[in-house]
Amino acid sequence: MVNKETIKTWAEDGVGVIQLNRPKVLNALNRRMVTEILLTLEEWDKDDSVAVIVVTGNYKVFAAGADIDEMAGDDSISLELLNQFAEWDRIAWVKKPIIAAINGYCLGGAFELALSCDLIVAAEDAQFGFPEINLGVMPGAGGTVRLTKLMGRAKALEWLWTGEYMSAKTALENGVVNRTVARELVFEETMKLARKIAKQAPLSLRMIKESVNKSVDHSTYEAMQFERKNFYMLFSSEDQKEGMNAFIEKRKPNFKGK
Ligand code: DAK
Repeated sequence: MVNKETIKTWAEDGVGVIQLNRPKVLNALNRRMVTEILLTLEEWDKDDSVAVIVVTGNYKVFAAGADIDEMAGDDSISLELLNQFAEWDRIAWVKKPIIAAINGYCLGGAFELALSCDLIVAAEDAQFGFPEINLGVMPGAGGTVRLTKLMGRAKALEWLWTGEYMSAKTALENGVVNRTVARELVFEETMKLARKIAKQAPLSLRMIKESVNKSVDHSTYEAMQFERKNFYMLFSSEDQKEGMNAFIEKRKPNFKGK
């Protein structure tokens, strides 16, 4: 693991926390930060002591998008050779649940990062948006794709074309975020949700994530075949025996992720 210069990380109660930490530039995501986030996600994905991962900003913002100073000098070939989008793709391969806790601005690449997470808890005054159009570019790390899948074509186009900021209320109404809470409670409420999920059977969590993701891009038939195989697979686990025996014996299950 590289030294963490742009994020802070810690783990408690089975929840790993990644806090974006470039406050002087509103947590603008530079390349180093994206790499540090990805490497931490991948490290925790293999770490039995972490069941759920939370990505959060600081008290003021989640992040104001990719680092414009760093991007300004790029050209098509430098971007192609750098191939950093491949790193963003790997966020979607993380098997454990990832929850984004959003306050303040969540713009551009930061909105794409949040949309790459599985659940989003937002402050009532959080602001989401894709202001890339104001810079003469467009989202490139899934923004046009993921927003369209959530809101539908016409609504997504309006937000992407105008570059206006979307309120947390609108994001909630359109299924972009899971819940909104008072600003001062965002982290606490996210951790509550994360701790609750972290107590669930680990193998079930990952198989459910895989199956739900499959349903997004495949036909109902294909996704259901995949779901069924995952369902069958869980019957090879010790946790399935433990969960069902615990029910029969009227006690709490002790899941081990095996
Ligand atoms: N990049 C660099 N610095 C930023 C920044 C950013 N995105 N956002 C803010 N800052 C800096 C400001 O320059 C300022 O620095 P100083 O002047 O103090 O040195 C400091 O943070 C505080 O910002 P402001 O003074 O502007 O704060 P305000 O409260 O007045 O305004 C704001 C807040 C969020 C409205 C404003 O800062 C703003 O408009 N920021 C830019 C928002 C934006 O356009 N973001 C989208 C960037 S495009 C990629 C993957 C994804 C992407 C790209 C590539 N690859 C995989 C290769 C994504 C692209 C984007 O996100």
